[in-house]
Amino acid sequence: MAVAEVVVVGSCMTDLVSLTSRLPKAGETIHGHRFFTGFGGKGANQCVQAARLGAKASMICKVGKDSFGNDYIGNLTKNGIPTEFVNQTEEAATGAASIIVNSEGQNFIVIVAGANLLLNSDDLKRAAHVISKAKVMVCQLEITPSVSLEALKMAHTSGVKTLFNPAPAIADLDPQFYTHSDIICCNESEAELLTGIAVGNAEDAGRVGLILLERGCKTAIVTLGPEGCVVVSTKEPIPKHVQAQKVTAVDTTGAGDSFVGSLAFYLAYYPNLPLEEMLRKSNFIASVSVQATGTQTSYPFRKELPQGLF
Ligand SMILES: Nc1ncnc2c1ncn2[C@@H]1O[C@H](COP(=O)(O)OP(=O)(O)O)[C@@H](O)[C@H]1O
Ligand SMILES: *[C@@H]1O[C@H](CO)[C@@H](O)[C@H](O)[C@H]1NC(C)=O
Ligand SMILES: *[C@@H]1O[C@H](CO)[C@@H](O)[C@H](O)[C@H]1NC(C)=O
Ligand SMILES: *[C@H]1O[C@@H](CO)[C@H](O)[C@@H](O)[C@@H]1NC(C)=O
Repeated sequence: MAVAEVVVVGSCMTDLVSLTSRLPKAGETIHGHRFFTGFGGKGANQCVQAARLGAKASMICKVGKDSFGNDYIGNLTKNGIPTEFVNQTEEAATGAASIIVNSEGQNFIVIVAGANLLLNSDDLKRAAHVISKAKVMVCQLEITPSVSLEALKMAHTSGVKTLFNPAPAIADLDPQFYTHSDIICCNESEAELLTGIAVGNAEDAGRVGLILLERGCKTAIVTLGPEGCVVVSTKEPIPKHVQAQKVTAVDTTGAGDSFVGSLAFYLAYYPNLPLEEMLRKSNFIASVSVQATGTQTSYPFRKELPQGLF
């Protein structure tokens, strides 16, 4: 059994993308001009970014016993991610996101989480030995929230650093998510759902961070798109704004997942680096991802990045 330094308990989704000149109306059939599939799901996205930076990473997730599930497993393997804890179920289909995008970039998205919602306690127990030996555990909310919480608890009680990305956000989050997370990392809209504070700038993000600390996490990070992120921790209770590079963004889909996956990599492999430095590097990697189209297709590999990042 391989050791993993970064363990992700989360989702795998197949993106089914149709490009059209306009969005259809109810009951209408229209022709699109291009179709493609993509590998997505926040859990797998974060795991793939960490692996592309060189992390030994393991994915604990559930897909269907269908061609999408088979293909997903094949692609995780291609990314160097072991799949011994990728469970295939006959009870539901592989998670899918049907996406229609018009020429203005507006979209309709329907997500059917499917097999992701069947990931359960037994799946976590089968992976318990890997979870307890990891350096970092990463969780999101695209699987059953109680299963995410159980994974965070298992890791936290074993002394594994826990990185929680409350996405997509739910308003009535179980308070234990905060106490079992060393680090919480969310974007502006998730920050608002969690705290009721609309985030328009770094100062607002700092206020959100302080509230999240009061709820029990040790470090809170709010990402701000082109503005980078704001971080605050119990050790350094004054919010700090860490700026991103100025770049020309062509597709920001999955930027947050690139950021979280990068941060997981640095936490596992460079634990003595100052947090601000890890965030500067994670901003940089996420800013590279927004300069190419697609989600995982835009995530850079270690060999393509400036070697000063490592
Ligand atoms: N336009 C951009 N220019 C540079 N960096 C970006 C841009 N958009 C996103 N990023 C990087 O990606 C991170 C996450 O982006 P954000 O939009 O906050 O998350 P999400 O994808 O969850 O909405 C940011 O903190 C930043 O590092
Ligand atoms: C998947 O789950 C089933 C039970 O639901 C179990 O019998 C099987 O061993 C699991 N496989 C993996 C790879 O976890
Ligand atoms: C934050 O992430 C969610 C997905 O969890 C996404 O729907 C939303 O658009 C993002 N918000 C911002 C401000 O980027
Ligand atoms: C999924 O794996 C990555 C990493 O090896 C490749 O770069 C992608 O091309 C691959 N995707 C498909 C559709 O095969």
